[in-house]
Amino acid sequence: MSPLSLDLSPDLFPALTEAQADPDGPGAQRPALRFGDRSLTYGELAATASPLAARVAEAGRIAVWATPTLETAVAVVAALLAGVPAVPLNPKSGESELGHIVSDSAPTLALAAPGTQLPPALAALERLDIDTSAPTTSLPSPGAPDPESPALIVYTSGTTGPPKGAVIPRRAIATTLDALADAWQWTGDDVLVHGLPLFHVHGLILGILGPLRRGGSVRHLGRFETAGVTRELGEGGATMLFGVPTMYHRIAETLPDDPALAKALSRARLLVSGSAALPVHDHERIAQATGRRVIERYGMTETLMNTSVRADGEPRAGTVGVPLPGVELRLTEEDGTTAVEAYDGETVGEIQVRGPNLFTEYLNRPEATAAAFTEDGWFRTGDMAVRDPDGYVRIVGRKATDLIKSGGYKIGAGEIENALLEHPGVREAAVTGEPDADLGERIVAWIVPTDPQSPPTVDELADHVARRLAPHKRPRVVHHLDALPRNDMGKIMKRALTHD
Ligand code: MCA
Ligand code: AMP
Repeated sequence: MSPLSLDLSPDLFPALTEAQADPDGPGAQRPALRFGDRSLTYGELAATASPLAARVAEAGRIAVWATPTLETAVAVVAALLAGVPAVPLNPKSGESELGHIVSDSAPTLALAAPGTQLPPALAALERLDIDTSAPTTSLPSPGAPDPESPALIVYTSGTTGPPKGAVIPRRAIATTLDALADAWQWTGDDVLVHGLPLFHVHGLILGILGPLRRGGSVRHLGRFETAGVTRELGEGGATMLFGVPTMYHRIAETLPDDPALAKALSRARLLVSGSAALPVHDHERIAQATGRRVIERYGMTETLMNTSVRADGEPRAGTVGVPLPGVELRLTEEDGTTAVEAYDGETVGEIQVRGPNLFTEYLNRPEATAAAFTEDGWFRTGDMAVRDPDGYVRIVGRKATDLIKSGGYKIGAGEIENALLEHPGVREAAVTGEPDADLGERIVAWIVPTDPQSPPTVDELADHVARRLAPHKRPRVVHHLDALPRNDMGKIMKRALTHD
């Protein structure tokens, strides 16, 4: 794909700037954000976020307690206006995960909705309540930050160790959103609906900052429910739906008994799935019931979006489409540098990408950053794919078996193993992912109990992991073994860990 000229303007939200400059103009009256029965127009968002931006402007970094609420959206917009990097925190994070993120990212302020109780890991930080009741006068926001400056630090799991903070510059956010606008013909007239969490790229950057960059609006469901999708895409007149495959699976399961859902989906301009592979079976069931084909796009926390099926392209099941404008994509052989030239739908290679959509670095992890790139500057995604003759990319697997995608969340086996080993009833532990119709993959723990006579139960271990890390990282299945299968080097042979 030839690179498109992309607008690297430091002004991430022109519609907001316009509303701020002309608070009585028509642009200021346009809807921007809606969460349940609470909403803000562009004028109200400017009036709310700019004083908050002025208040946080001197902070080094700010932590945002990223509940799925209006407050989170306002706080992140304020941070971006101020040019202060924001660290969105999963409000369900357990103590050890939160402790790690806070000490690694060292924020100086914690922003949270009024009345929210913050956990002890944030107790040492100065707290600032996010006030969404718009004051009468709006303050000028501090100057226009450098496009290369960090906008967000988003924590993402690796195969081993605690999550790493991916530093995402303003430039990457602007370019990825503009490339998606090109691919999806996404405009200010679009109304997006979703129920994604706001502490990851999908829900926050695509799902909140995306509509705001276009001057359009988003309606967040608070939590994903098919009834909300029916309401917003049906009578509500929303035009786009974003979701992870688990959400589309739940839609596909509901459709046979829910004609109103089918009708609402059939009215949508665009149904988009991402964060994990959408099973062909779910794609086809939705197509059959609604006449609409879900479009898949492929991205990563570190790269933002790389490829997508285009709105004006053929929405084929099982493919993530073509590279987005500005994104260079290559497949490489096992050595990680020799390019796979074939466009034959058969030859598998690792996806590597280059472009203005990429992150800058892993915070405080120069070695991990260096290891993530080839010498000539390509980012190694670890995803394995083939290319069809027309350039469509099909993801066929992952290089690392120790990364699990469950419900669209990336989860490292190593961090769960470490958490399990902290349980007194666990002597040895190994974690694998196995296919799950709803979650894509479910987390399976294989443990050698300290006392074989009274091994810890699945609920006990699930609670233990949920409390330390996060509920979505909890094992759903636990197997007890006398010993873990190991090779001569003492390395656990995960391939031998199967049911039979
Ligand atoms: C159950 N729960 C527990 C426990 N057991 N809580 C604590 N301890 C326990 N032992 C609670 C859960 O917290 C949750 O609470 C409820 O029970 C149900 O949990 P679960 O079955 O795990 O999940 P779910 O609610 O059914 O969630 C499915 C989901 C979710 C909605 C699809 O997985 C989801 O939101 N996924 C989105 C992930 C995502 O955004 N990924 C993007 C990464 P409660 O009901 O109160 O919540 S960015 C990315 O990948 C790249 C860039 C890309 O390409 O997009
Ligand atoms: P994360 O690190 O949470 O941002 O997850 C990124 C990973 O999600 C990628 O490396 C892929 O393995 C996976 N992924 C994202 N979108 C898709 C998709 N449409 N199809 C298959 N895998 C995907």
